[in-house]
Amino acid sequence: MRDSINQEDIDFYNEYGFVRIHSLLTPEETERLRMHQYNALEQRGKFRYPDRDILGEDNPVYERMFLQRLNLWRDYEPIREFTLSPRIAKIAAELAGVDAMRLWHDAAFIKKGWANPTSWHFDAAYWSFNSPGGITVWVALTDARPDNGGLYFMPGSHREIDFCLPIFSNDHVAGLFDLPGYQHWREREAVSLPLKAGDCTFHSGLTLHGSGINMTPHQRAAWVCAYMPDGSVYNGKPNVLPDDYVKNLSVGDYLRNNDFNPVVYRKS
Ligand SMILES: O=C(O)CCC(=O)C(=O)O
Repeated sequence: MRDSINQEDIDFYNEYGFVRIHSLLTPEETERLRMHQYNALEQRGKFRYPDRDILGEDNPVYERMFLQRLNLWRDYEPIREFTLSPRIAKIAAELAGVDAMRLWHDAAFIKKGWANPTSWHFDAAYWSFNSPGGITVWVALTDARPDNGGLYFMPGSHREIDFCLPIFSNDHVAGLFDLPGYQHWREREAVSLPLKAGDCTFHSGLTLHGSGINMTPHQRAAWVCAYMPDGSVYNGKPNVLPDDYVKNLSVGDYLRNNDFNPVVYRKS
């Protein structure tokens, strides 16, 4: 597993809001993570979260886009080797320019053969904290290309987006760009970054991204992990936090529950 990046990677990330890292995982690690994720998904069944299913599997728009399961590490122990990996979190911290990272959540994103595109969005809109250092790693477990549902990014969007949650229709890939304040993104060119299995991209929580149609009969699988800078505070959106925890949280409280959001990297 790679645990280092260079200044060029950091500069690229700061400029564009995303960066591709080749061979984050070795072929053996990629296969092991693929198997862990497969087993975790079998065990999880239809629930998106360990304790609940927020959006509902009966939501046809979502179902045709991807299969998404979050916080697999909470109920499938073997995957913690990756979700709690200080090496991956160190790269995330270096790109984000922070000294310590807590786990926000891990997730499986499976785009089945012939799946619809993933609508344009940015991750920070959903998270329970507003920090420009929030960052997501998207690790390809199968090759990901423009023809099978690979990711697309809007370069530099992280420098223009703020934290408010836009309510937009997911039944149209560019539904976000119908909203006031977002319409100019219709005129911009997106970038797609093909990945081999084991490669990854890191993207800022404020970077606009989506993924294409899967025009193949084969699934495109990704393992994703989102990180929150240590010291972030609650913004009032429950997102992945369990109900019992959220009911005792007030806006402005530190998010430092080590059971749900453990520190995964701290600079020594
Ligand atoms: O895999 C996909 O299609 C979407 C993934 C995504 O939006 C993310 O990782 O933030």
